Amino acid sequence: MPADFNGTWNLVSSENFEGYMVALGIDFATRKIAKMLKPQKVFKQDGDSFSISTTSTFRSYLVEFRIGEEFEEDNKGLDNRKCKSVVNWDGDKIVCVQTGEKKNRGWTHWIEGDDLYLELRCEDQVSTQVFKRA
Ligand code: VL7
Repeated sequence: MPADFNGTWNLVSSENFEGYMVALGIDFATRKIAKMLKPQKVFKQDGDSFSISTTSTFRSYLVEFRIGEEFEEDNKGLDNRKCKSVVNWDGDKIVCVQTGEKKNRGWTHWIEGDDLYLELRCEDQVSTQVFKRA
């Protein structure tokens, strides 16, 4: 049985989100707002089908995918760059590789104890966020 991410999760801590946003080329004013946010994630997982909705008072973002199936991602409302993305299991982690203009772009989610982790990667920057069940 793979990990079960289903549920609603609230951000409780964030490490180096600023560095990640700089690497993505997000402008100063947007970064100042973005780093104050406490986004909520709603995971819907059915077998290898996922939807992850990230909402906040400022911007929201929805991604839907099946494990192992490449999809076009538009990152609308984030950096607005298009990339080709694919998500795979690595043990109990889900690992997304986002191929496009930015090198080494992607993210990993996993559950540790009662917490949901998200590692965001872009170029040489890594940001780690922790979420707790709502
Ligand atoms: C999504 C933000 C910085 C713009 C606003 C910040 C709004 C709420 O990729 C992500 O999640 C994955 C894994 O769960 C699913 O798509 C992280 C936040 C990345 C990048 C761009 C700053 C403006 C945050 C949407």
